[in-house]
Amino acid sequence: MTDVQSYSGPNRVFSGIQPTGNLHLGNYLGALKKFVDLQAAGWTGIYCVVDLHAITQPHDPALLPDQTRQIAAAMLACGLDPDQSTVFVQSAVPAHAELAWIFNCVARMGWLEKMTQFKDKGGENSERVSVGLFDYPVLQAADILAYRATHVPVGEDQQQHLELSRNIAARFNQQYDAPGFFPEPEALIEGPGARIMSLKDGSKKMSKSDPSDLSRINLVDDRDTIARKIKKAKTDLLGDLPETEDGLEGRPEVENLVGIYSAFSGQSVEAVLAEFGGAGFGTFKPALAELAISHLAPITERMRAYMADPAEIDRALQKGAEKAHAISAPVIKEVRDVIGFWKS
Ligand code: AQP
Repeated sequence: MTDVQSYSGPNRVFSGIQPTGNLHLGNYLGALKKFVDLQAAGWTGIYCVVDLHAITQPHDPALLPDQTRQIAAAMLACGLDPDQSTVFVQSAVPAHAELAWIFNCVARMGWLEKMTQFKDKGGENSERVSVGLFDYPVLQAADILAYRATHVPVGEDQQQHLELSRNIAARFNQQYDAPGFFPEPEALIEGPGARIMSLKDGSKKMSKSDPSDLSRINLVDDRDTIARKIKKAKTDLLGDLPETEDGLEGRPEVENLVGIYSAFSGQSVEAVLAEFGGAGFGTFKPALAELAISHLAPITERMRAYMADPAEIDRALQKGAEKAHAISAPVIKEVRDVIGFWKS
């Protein structure tokens, strides 16, 4: 058996966000808010702006640096503390690309062909999209396992990719006869923000790439814009808010708005309906807008302050990259030994 230490380290969280446009409420409730809650609970967290992922689709090189800083600004503005957590840019740490190549030789084509996000994003054009887009979940596995992260806070849309990371970890351990070398990372998905839907279509997730800006609340939206988008959010013709969760059945847009209220207030959906059941949207929507603004406006303000001081963001990212490299480089060294790569 290969002489490696079985993983017995502490629980460690990794997650990433792509610099591909405006962050929205789904990214906040599904990911950023969880990062900050985990930090407050004392978890060791490694949070990355995943620019290698961003180039899997067409991008503008002139915009990428600022888009990268914007995600970092959001992470810091939401409350990630660069002394407590590691906040950095993926391409600044070589372990991600190196381990991704190695995992390309561990993952199986059949596993990747099952990925629904590739099918959605590649669509009918899948012959013409980049190999990188197909390979995206392998890079994601490398992101996580370069730090031997054990837990990954993400929205529900990432569940299938996380399962693939687990399969890659297990397969690597088995292929190289190195039991426990990589942990099989677990997704942290549960919670009311796990799947925030479009404000215009309750069957589609809120997304950066939706052509309608009214479909999402962006973290850079001002108060009036947030209030206007919630006022214009689609509901249905089935009347007032129901008094129990059963009454949300078949009402996806209403369920989404109630879910957003629940995620912000920390109340259960039952409790929200106990308060607003029987009320009309003329009452509920302004209450939701006020609640959303009270949470998001201070974050937006702090984000703007960071964006006005890019040198401050760059300092945090530089420090984060050094910390990330210090954790991942020894893991890569062990991986090279396990594989049998030449060393001087
Ligand atoms: N609607 C959502 N509800 C809950 N969580 C969500 N996330 C994204 N959308 C929702 C979570 O946000 C994190 C970062 O996502 P990302 O930027 O890496 O990529 P994404 O999932 O591709 O984001 P978008 O908005 O959906 O971008 P496009 O439109 O380009 O596809 C992840 O944890 C994700 O789960």
